[in-house]
Amino acid sequence: MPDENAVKAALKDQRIETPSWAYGNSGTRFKVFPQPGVPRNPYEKLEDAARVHAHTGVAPSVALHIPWDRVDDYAALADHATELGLRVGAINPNVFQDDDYMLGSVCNPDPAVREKAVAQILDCVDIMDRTGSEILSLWFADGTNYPGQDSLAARQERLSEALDTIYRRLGEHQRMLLEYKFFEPAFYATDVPDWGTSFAHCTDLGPRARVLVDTGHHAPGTNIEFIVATLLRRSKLGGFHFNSRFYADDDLMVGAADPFQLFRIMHEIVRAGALEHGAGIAFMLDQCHNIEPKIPAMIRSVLNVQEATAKALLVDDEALTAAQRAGDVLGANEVLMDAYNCDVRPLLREVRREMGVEPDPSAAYRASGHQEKLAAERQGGQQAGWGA
Ligand code: LRH
Ligand code: MN
Ligand code: MN
Repeated sequence: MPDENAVKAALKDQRIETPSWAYGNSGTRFKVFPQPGVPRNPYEKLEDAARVHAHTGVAPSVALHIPWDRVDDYAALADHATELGLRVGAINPNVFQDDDYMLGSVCNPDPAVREKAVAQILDCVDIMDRTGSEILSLWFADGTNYPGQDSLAARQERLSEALDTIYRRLGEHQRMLLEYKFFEPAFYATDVPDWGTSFAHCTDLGPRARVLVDTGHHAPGTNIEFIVATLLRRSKLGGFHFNSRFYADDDLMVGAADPFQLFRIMHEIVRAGALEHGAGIAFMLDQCHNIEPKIPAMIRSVLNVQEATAKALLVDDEALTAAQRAGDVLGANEVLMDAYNCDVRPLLREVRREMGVEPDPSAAYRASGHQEKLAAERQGGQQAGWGA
């Protein structure tokens, strides 16, 4: 059986990054429902992230989206993070909002638009320098809607050229993650639709380019843990955007739709030793809380990842390996399910007590009165970016 102290130590060491955009108002293309107490600027988004960290103890960094989180002075924003006990995590450039990007950004047939997109991303690397961020997280909305609209191969060439320029600009401690998504906003061919395409580009680029797996970006039924295991084997898994989905890119709270899938993913991570910081995997959330209050939803999400991780850490690896080697189909499955079916909440409460945080973060937040205080103090919260 796994050593309890080692399990606890791993849980205390775990780091989960929250996204700035999940603290702002969000919705669908049909409606954005404004919520009371939502942050009015990036500084306040950091304050909300700090609150999630204060209650959970494992969420000390926050990802930014540029220009959604545009400020005049990024060093000052990073200082604000430090004062809050946080640091700036991944920088996500959005090259999908300008009119110029209708036919794509770095894959656009017009070289001037491509140049603009690359310049915008290079500006984000400057922001990384100023904030101490070590991750450039790239997702491209590029693609085509109709067969024949553009050359699929030429678009890959343009993508490769742009990525090469960006990669060469990265500093020694900076790395690039390339996120894939099978459709939306392009409905015929997306330029980075799957892990294979991302893997091929990252392999061409070099060791500091790795694949980012957003759990909502796959066709229904895709075996995501297989992708994770494959990328880990080749040292090409860069990180996650965790969220959950019932249909497509729903961006619901991670662990809400399919906690078993989350457990299976974390099992591959644990088995590969990739939970350790040295493995360099970024565990990030990418969610939109359209109808639920945002800070409590983020706390819930962090707890869901912790629960899946705790269960994965409780898998009896020796027994599992023995059953697998013996070809004991049912025995191996039983070992895995035994861990999944454990109630890990008492263990996590103990871990939190030992870390000096409240054992029940959700209840502690509810009792703190913080949400009511924010609602009274903040008027006219910012929109996360969607649904404008
Ligand atoms: C695209 C995506 C990507 C963006 C985020 C807001 O669907 O997952 O990571 O940066 O949503
Ligand atoms: Mn994402
Ligand atoms: Mn997404």
